[in-house]
Amino acid sequence: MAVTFQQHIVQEQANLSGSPELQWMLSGIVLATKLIQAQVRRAGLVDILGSLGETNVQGEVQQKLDVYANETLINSLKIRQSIGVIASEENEQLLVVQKDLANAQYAIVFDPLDGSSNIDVAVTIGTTFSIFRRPENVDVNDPMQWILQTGRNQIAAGYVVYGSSTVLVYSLGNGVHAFTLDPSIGSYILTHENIQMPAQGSYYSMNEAYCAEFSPIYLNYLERLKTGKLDKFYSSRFVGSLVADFHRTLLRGGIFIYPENKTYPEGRLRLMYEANPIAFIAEQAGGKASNGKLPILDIKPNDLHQRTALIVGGAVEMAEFERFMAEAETSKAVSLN
Ligand code: FDP
Repeated sequence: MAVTFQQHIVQEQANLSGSPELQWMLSGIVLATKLIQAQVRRAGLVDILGSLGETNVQGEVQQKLDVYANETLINSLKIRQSIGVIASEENEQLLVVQKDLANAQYAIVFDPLDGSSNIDVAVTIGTTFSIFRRPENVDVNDPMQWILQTGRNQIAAGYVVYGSSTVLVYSLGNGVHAFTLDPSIGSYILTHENIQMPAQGSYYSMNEAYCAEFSPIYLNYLERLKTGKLDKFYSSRFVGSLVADFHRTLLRGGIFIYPENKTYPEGRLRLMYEANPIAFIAEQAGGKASNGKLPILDIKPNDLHQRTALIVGGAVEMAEFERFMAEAETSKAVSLN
């Protein structure tokens, strides 16, 4: 008998003694992503493609579908009274959605449509989300403090990938589960339970066009992957949608690498709504995620839209990466002495 997302979350909550509010919040995400995917599927048919001509906080031109996805998520989440604060890639400021913040307990952060440069060429895109509980020792009326927590404090995180099928991947900190949308009944059905990343894969995923701008450490590491030093000759895959590139890495194994470069000295991807949920899923599935110096989930954020380098992958690839970084640190220290 097929297990739906709603059935699964009820069970998960009972196992974890979680609050019913969590189920209610996640059902808001589920509803919104069903609406978003319906628009994504019709993107070439309806007059929804093209730019609104507005730029978002990152200076990128907003696509109409980005706006639709953002509004749909906000509208379906703001009526959940346990959610006090919402933050989105598309909004410079966070949104306080309850009049009486003391009665709300959760903050939700999302990127409504990641990989937006792929929308009008029919390539996979996605939605990422992460949920935090309001910390105990903060001023309730200072909503930024609800959000600026390390990724370790996420109580739920995940993403939806709009690809050849629509797949929802989530974790409450008790393993990673994936659900595929069955369009004939409109329900997400459990298709991958307790996902474990392969310890080693055979793909790396990186925009190599920026190679000249990366630190030589990354180039040396890539060289090892390409030349069989990890007992396999790696091949490359890069779509340019983080959700798509990571989803493949999660299921097939390997490593996704997006380091700092000259244009983005801190890295290109956003910590709060891209790297954090991806890192949470990766760790829950037996993988690792780092910014090259420390685990993504241990980075203390100081800005809602801050960027980070992101290196995420399976146990073997990440162990080799960490060894490389440690060696580089040691030789830097030796040359300074
Ligand atoms: P996009 O700007 O199209 O939403 O979020 C940033 C992101 O997509 C990631 O999904 C993707 O991995 C990256 O940008 C691709 O950037 P480059 O084209 O610079 O490699």
